[in-house]
Amino acid sequence: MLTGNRMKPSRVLLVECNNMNKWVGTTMPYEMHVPPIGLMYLASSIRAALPGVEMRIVESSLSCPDDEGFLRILREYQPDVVGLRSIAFFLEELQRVASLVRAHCDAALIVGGPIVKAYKQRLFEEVPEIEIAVQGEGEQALAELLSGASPSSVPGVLYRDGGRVVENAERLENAAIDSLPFPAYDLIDIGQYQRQLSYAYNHRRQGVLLTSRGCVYGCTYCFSHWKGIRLRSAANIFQEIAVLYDQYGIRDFYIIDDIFNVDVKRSLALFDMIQAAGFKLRMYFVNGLRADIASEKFVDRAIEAGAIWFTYAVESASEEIQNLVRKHLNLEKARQIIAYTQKQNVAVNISTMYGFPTETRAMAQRTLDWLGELPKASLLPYHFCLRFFPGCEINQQAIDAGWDEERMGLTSRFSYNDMAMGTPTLSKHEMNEIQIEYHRRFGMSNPAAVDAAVRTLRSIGYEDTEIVHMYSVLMRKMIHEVSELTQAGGH
Ligand code: B12
Repeated sequence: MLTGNRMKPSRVLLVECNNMNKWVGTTMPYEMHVPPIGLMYLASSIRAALPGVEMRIVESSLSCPDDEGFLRILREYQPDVVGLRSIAFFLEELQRVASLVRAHCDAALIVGGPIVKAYKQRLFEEVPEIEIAVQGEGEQALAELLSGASPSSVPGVLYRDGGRVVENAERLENAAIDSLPFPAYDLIDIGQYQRQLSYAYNHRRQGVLLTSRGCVYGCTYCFSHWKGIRLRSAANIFQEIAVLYDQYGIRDFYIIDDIFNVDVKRSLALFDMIQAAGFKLRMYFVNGLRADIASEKFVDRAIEAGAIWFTYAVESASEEIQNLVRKHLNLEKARQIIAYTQKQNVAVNISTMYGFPTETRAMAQRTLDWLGELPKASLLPYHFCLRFFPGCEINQQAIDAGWDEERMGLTSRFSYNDMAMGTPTLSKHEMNEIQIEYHRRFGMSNPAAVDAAVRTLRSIGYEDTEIVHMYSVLMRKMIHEVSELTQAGGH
């Protein structure tokens, strides 16, 4: 399948296929760009397994949003293999990049990332240029393919065989997760990522940490292409932090685990190590902490070690919805720890959602009112409308609740901030009312909430330019001065 140079490649181009304009929803000079650690993990593993192979990493919407820019990279680099990463939301971007590669060079095309498990065989119809796709963990599969193994012998791979697509058995994930080489920061331009916004909307030299792969919970709205959960040891995470701190001058660490605090002992051990080393760093839990297993001790120790950003994913305050999505969050415990964290003068984000199958206006209202019982509003105004991505269990729950499958499919193409469509139990009008009420009480139409957020951001070291850029993206309009946001500036 991979023939000639393509079988023993000397140059591999890895491309993160995303379109941040589509995501942010408008053409802002600043967008959120996070170092593509999936590809950076692949690169360091390939480097260890096949030292002769040269690699380059680009992010399509950052380095080459226009076709000509990407073609220039192809002409200059002349890769033997092009590896693409994408997610379901960016199918069109994957199609664009794949068709450019196929039309302009002979490199073998391999695709990986969450989009593979989401689309499986359908991906080969949607993106006809693809020869091979890798499902789930990619390090070993890619190393085997680049060493010349036949795709039919590589677990986790889907490949074309004549007119059909063959799906191999799934790969057993690498149990020795601490043995994975750390992501290759030398292959990205750290400065380029600093000029863009981080996952916490500031401009820093970004260190992105994935301290676990997978999750122990089975929430039906979540997409997971990992099987169980594998936790890196505290010592291994600390070692990565130390490399980034000492060799790359990184002081800002963004933790993107599904649930970082799933093992409290491990978290506390890591905090101890950071403090013992005397590192002066900032930690951001940008993706999700599970509130009902977080303790006051966890919060205190995290802050002592440098944490300034906590994100608690609550989703819904309706017990019916918690049961439906099988999150089973203990809302009382969640309330207590969120309130406690909010008193510590750090950024506290509460991610909530509406638009679940069977959710009524009253259930959705319960979430808004529950938020109203907390001492403060969420720093980031994140009240999301549920989207359906292929491969999530909630899709079937919606079909069972009488939703139109085609309409549901459309939502996976919507950005998080696009207008809601309406469901059998919540009209479009009601959904808009929910969004408006959220922003009036807690979000961007509430001057006191914005004022409080700006004060917190300043107190945790955000520069005014960072605050301005953050709100330009959140509000999807250009803000020039912090005074345009605050009450003092005349709301
Ligand atoms: C960080 C993150 C973000 C960041 C950065 C984007 C990014 N780099 O993906 C931000 C905040 C911008 C973001 C936004 C969104 N995200 Co996001 N995000 C994540 C998160 C938490 C971690 C991604 C990551 O770095 N993982 C770590 C690396 C090591 O894993 P990996 O990338 O999957 O790579 C491995 C394999 O996939 C494979 N592989 C990857 N690429 C390739 C390429 C080749 C050639 C091969 C062989 C193998 C291979 O090998 C790698 C190493 O084993 C995941 C959840 C998760 N746990 O993965 C969600 C996740 C990827 N996001 C998701 C979604 C839906 C979104 C949004 C659309 C949400 C929304 N509605 O707005 C937006 C889209 C905007 C965007 N730019 O992506 C979904 C995707 C679902 C799907 N079916 O596609 C996920 C899975 C969350 C979830 N549980 O549902 N996201």
